[in-house]
Amino acid sequence: MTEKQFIRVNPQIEKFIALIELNRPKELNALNRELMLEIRDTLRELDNDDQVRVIILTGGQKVFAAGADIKQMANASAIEMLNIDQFSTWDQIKRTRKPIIAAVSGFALGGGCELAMTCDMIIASETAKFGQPEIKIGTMPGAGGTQRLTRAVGKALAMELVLTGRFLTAEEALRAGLINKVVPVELLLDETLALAREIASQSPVAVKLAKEAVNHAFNSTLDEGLLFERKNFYLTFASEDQKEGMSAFIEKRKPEFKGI
Ligand code: DAK
Repeated sequence: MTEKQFIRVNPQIEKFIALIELNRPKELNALNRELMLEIRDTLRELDNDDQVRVIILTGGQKVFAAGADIKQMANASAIEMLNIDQFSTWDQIKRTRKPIIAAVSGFALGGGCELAMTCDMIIASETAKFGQPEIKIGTMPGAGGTQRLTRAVGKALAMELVLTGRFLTAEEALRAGLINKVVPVELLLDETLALAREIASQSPVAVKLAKEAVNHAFNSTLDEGLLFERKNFYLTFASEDQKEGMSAFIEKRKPEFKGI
């Protein structure tokens, strides 16, 4: 595990699986700018590392993240916020081509909820609480909360959560379609690893192209999305992995994917 100032990184917690753990426990993993820069740089490195196929992002068993660092933002002017250009940091998460799974326990609030939602899947422990409480401190979500939450859970619930700041329990989040699974807190990492392992055993080429296509659904009409999907589908036939996958099926053996 490499220690940065605010996160810990294990590029091989298991073969092909990397782990990033937020590490500001006293501040409930509040996301200050330096921490977000560390996440950005780490994601860039892991995305370019051939030995990594899936990335897990967690805050550990107590708390995921209680939001952006309120103490750091409290006195900022609008123009300072604009000039800091925090969006470019957050955009790197979205730009990461390998799948990222958020493993969430405890609070995932404000920027913490947005960080989890920017990941591709969310596994939550029974103690997880999701919310966008910015309204209670006189502001509103600024890193995708009004958009990603609405797409995930629908307008009525998103509007309620954003306008009241109410938290969702893990079970409610599961029912609303925000997360993939709820697990006991002590099994959070194991269950997340199980999902990561499953994805890491697939063709990395196909995984990358499929992730891109699913994400395209949010930004396109159905016809555009179907066309995009079809092109990525054809592209998988340029990979050795597709030949290996189909040969292995016919020969009744397990495929050995290489990512080429
Ligand atoms: N920032 C800074 N410190 C925080 C914090 C936060 N978000 N949340 C907690 N802490 C600190 C507390 O100040 C306290 O520090 P000390 O007093 O011990 O020094 C310590 O963590 C423990 O917190 P509590 O004593 O409050 O613990 P409790 O268990 O009583 O309460 C709580 C837990 C999570 C309910 C409570 O701490 C809370 O309400 N926290 C604030 C939640 C919140 O409002 N979050 C949204 C923040 S706004 C953007 C990107 C991101 C964002 C916006 C734009 N761009 C790219 C432009 C995001 C904005 C936000 O997230």
